[in-house]
Amino acid sequence: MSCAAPSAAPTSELLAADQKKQNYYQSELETMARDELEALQLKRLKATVANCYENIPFYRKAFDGLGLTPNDVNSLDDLRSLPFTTKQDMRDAYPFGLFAVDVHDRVQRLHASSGTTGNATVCGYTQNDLNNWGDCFARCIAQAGGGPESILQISYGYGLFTGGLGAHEGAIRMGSTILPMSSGNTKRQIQMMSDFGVDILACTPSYALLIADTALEMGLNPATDFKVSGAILGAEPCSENMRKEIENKLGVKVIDIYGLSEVMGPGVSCECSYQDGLHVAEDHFIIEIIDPQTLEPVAEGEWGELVFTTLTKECSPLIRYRTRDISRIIPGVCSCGRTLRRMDRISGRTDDMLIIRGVNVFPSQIQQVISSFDEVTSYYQIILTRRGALDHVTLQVETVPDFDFDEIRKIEDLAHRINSELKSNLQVAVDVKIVEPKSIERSEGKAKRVVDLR
Ligand code: DLL
Repeated sequence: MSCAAPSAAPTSELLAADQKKQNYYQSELETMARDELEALQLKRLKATVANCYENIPFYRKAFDGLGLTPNDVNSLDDLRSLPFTTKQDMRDAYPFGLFAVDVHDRVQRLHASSGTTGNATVCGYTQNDLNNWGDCFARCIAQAGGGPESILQISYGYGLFTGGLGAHEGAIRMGSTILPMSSGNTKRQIQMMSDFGVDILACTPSYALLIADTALEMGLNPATDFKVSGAILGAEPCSENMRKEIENKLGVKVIDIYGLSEVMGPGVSCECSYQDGLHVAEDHFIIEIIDPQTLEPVAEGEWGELVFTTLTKECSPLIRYRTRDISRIIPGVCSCGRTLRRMDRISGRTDDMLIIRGVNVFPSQIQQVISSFDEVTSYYQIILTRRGALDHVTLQVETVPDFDFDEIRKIEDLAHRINSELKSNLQVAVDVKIVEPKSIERSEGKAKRVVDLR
């Protein structure tokens, strides 16, 4: 006979305990019923459109050109009739042309993207914008298993790049203890991570791997000897195998965080502990997936270009910003209880697509293939050169330290196997060059995976 007590209505303590288990930071917003969330989105969309129309001449002109006014936005579907915004539009508006607020007035901070060509894209943040950004990142800290009691090591670069200060803002909102390391000085990073009992690490995946490898070289074992348990890694693609490698070497759960400076910075979306897609902060952004050629929305669950409309930004609101990143919306609901929809991990960018003898390939697909080989590390570089009229692609991959590099036959065999795997998976032929451990440059920020010498 069962002697279990009859189940009582959940008390507020029980609810609080459940929230903690699920790692919510703003449970009401994160688990809001879809119809309520969509009503909130519509209200905020209308306010954003009015803000853009009234305060940003670029948008007024674009709306006038289409014969639209803010009064034409009466449902979320009406978003589809609104104009897109591109990176070029932002560059053309350099520096403050897309600000809805006077830069001398309520703007607290400026960030700019690190574009290699043309003007930088500049975004401004009011205090409310910074608070909202902090809240979005604080959700990610919770999703990584952190909280107010955590010590957060921020090893994203501080500065115009949004990684460092975005994470910083999140830790302030959460009330965590901040260790503002920025990137670089890796041995010191490791020393402090160990001495201070850091439990959450935030940096790029390539830097996390460098931290792990350096710690192992120093004779330390972060997986068993450090307190670090969660890592919030993003700003660049990371294959599943690279994620596993970082998780094993550091003894952490890695959650993927996405964002871009134009739209806000890190925290636009982030994985929860289920690691099955990134929950989009839909109370702050509307996500759309479009076909980059036709600009029409793709069918539910299909891959396409990510487009975001901001819903709460005061200084730099954006309508239908084309990110060039490729993802999809994962159908269905997540077991974590959040109702915020999930986007899949970024599979590539429409503009870093390589066309190798007519075949479209993304560097992330190449990364995926090589990461299935135990003999090579996660460090690789794709080098593009021109041979006559044709593009030539050399893929440099680095062997693991215990690979016998003196045996030519083994090297040739490995190159051949990687080559065939790339051919059968991606239908591309590239020159595979096996290089010695540590010969590919290490990165403390985003890794440079493609070197274009054409
Ligand atoms: O990378 C913001 C960020 C900082 C995100 C820290 C996450 C963590 P940008 O320098 O403007 O901003 O670069 C944005 O980086 O359009 C993607 O192509 C790429 N990216 C960002 N996060 C991811 C990710 C920051 N999780 C560009 N996976 C984006 C793959 C990512 N690519």
